[in-house]
Amino acid sequence: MIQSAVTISLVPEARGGPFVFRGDLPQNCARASALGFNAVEIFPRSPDSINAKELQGLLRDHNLKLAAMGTGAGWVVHQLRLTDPSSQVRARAKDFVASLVDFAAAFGAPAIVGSMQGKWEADVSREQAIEWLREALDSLGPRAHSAGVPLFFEHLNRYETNLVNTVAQGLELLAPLRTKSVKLLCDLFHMNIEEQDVAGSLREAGSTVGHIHFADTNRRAIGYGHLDVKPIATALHEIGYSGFVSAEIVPLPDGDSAASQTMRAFNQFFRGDHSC
Ligand code: LER
Ligand code: MN
Repeated sequence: MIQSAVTISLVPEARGGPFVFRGDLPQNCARASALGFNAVEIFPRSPDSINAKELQGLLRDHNLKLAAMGTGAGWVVHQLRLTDPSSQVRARAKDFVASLVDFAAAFGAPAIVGSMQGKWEADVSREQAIEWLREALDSLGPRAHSAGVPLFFEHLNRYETNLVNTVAQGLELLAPLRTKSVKLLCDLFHMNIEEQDVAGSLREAGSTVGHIHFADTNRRAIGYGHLDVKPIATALHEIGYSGFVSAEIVPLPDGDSAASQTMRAFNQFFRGDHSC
């Protein structure tokens, strides 16, 4: 069954980012639970910046799951990328993602490689960057697999990377990998910019879809933009998707309103509540 999740960012440097809740993990877990979410998706500054025992207690007390853990702070805070021209920076980037793979896996959750994919620029060709990215995924995927979870790779829109923008490019990236543990994270906001047919692309990805960022066209809560959600929800049901739809959206007009609107949309499209 498809379940709901909401984002909490613990990265002060990502203040302007698309996160419903920011800081104060205890308060925001309580909010997520009170609004009826099944899970939280957390963006930590680093694995050591978050107390695993405290998180375990909060998830238990609020009956929440950890849906996934973002690794974007590796780029935003530490300027690390898996396709950086420097082999030392690439190695540190891989270590950073690996440490979050391990941390999240202890909660049964996958880590996300999104902005850590970097971009190709200057003397680095696209082919070279893709090769480095595949090498990294082929080492991180088995690490996640041995801890019992997949690893999520997120294709981003053209204003964030020039490396992997579409589902088709994501599938092409993953096809030659030795690991089969890397799944696509399909963010409806990025897809709205890049795909010709969002529902069709989800069908094309099929069982490779591992996670959904549930966002409207303007990156606000679903229903606050002009996305045609019905065919997307139908496609997710048709491909047998049973992961999370997670609100990675701007907190407008405020976090609580954006989260409440997300729950209304979630209940409408995934729980058959037609009263909204
Ligand atoms: C991360 O999930 C994402 O979608 C990026 O756009 C954040 O910069
Ligand atoms: Mn996203």
